[in-house]
Amino acid sequence: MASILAQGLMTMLITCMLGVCMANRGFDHGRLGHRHVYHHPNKTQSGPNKITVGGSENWHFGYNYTIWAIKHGSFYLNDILVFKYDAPTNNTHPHSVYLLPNLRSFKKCNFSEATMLASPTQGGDEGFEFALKNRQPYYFACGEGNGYHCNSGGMKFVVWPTPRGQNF
Ligand SMILES: *[C@@H]1O[C@H](CO)[C@@H](O)[C@H](O)[C@H]1NC(C)=O
Ligand SMILES: *[C@@H]1O[C@H](CO)[C@@H](O)[C@H](O)[C@H]1NC(C)=O
Ligand SMILES: *[C@@H]1O[C@H](CO)[C@@H](O)[C@H](O)[C@H]1NC(C)=O
Ligand SMILES: *[C@@H]1O[C@H](CO)[C@@H](O)[C@H](O)[C@H]1NC(C)=O
Ligand SMILES: [Cu+2]
Repeated sequence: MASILAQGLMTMLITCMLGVCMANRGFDHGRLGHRHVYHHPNKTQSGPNKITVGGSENWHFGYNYTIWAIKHGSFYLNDILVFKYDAPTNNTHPHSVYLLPNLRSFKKCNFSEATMLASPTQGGDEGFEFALKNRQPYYFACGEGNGYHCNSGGMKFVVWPTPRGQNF
């Protein structure tokens, strides 16, 4: 119990350092016994959720995905994020999905050690799927425009999945 609480506090501390008190309201408030208030009504507790990043907005420039992640609430281990975006045409800008290695690179949108998860053509149709397999913070960002989409387009967010079952 004590260690779980400590971990919750750590999560809050580290994520709040970003000015991004994100994604774990279910966890934090669950400890206080208000869990039912914070759970997304359609989220199942029994199996992994498939979550479209941005909901009906999909993955595009000019939408704040940090706010989306906060609103979405808790993410669980083995949840699957789905990134949907159109392949670039002459009239639309490309997007992509990168994983940044740490908080520092995330804050600065520094892609020098980033890993490309999905290219500009991989977001079509059913979208690009990424499973949150590990208990770690995942720093996602669009890598297009030399950091512009990440810095100014709102196309970055952090999720830190918790084990299913710890929230209640
Ligand atoms: C949640 O489920 C209800 C009924 O099962 C459905 O009408 C509603 O659209 C769903 N909401 C979301 C956000 O998926
Ligand atoms: C995009 O532009 C190129 C050359 O300017 C042209 O050949 C191509 O047909 C255009 N594609 C679309 C989808 O408009
Ligand atoms: C980006 O990160 C690399 C190391 O990962 C560092 O060498 C470089 O100076 C950073 N660039 C900026 C603009 O901070
Ligand atoms: C997105 O929202 C967060 C939290 O309010 C804010 O700190 C950040 O500056 C916003 N990003 C953009 C690109 O407006
Ligand atoms: Cu983009």
